[in-house]
Amino acid sequence: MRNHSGHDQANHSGHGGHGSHSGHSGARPGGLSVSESGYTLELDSTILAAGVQPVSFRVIGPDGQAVTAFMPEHDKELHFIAVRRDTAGFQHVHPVMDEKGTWSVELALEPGDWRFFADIHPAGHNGTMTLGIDAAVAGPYDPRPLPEATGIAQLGEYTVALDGELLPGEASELTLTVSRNDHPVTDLQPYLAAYGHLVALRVGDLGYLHVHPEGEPGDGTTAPGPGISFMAVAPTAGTYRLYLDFQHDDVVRTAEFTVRTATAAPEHADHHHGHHAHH
Ligand SMILES: [Cu+2]
Repeated sequence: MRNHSGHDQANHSGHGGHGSHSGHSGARPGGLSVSESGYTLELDSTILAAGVQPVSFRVIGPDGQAVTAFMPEHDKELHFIAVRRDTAGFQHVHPVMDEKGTWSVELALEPGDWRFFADIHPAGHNGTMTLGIDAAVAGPYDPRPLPEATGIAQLGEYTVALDGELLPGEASELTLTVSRNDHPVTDLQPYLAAYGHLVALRVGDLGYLHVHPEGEPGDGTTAPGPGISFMAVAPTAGTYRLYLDFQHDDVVRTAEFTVRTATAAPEHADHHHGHHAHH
């Protein structure tokens, strides 16, 4: 069977300007299919034990064989994202491939239903794709409610503030500003050829958004903090989870946000969606 619509996703290979998406419908999210354009993600086991566990998988190509040649994107041949269906437990890791095309990595897994994503560019294929697959982790599941959309993430001594609005069907700039003990961090370390790596998932189906960093280390204009900017397009109105990986003092940390798309042009009006908890 052929499905030419699978090629729509190649839209971000070789595009320079991401700021002119007006009149263009939002990029289709990735990660909703286990198979696309002839490539299929295959887990050795879709039932896993809780705890720190080895996970192994392959990407099967159009010829039915495991793919062993990938084009690097953001310094890596394969980016692997694991998240529980309630959006908890996010991990962005870089598995290692053996000569037969089997990738292996350790994940810290809590009981529940998980979604795993492989972000890849198979050699010989026109562009990147994100394949997604379900996995079940055995044990009593304690699902967590979606965190509030506060625009601030606190990680020990670090605070990350999110500025900018996420717009449905339109590119917009998001800036994440890192501070430590109330002081702006101006010596972020390059991580994956950027000062930060942002993954955005749509709440409800975990559709995976393509987010592009604005500028890169060493380009002469991009500062190593405190602000890290990205262009993002929300495919539809709705609620999204954003996960920013950044490196400082040789440690990679992840700041998480819940974000609702704006309905109007971005302004400085402070929209307060939802209700505050009592207390
Ligand atoms: Cu990665």
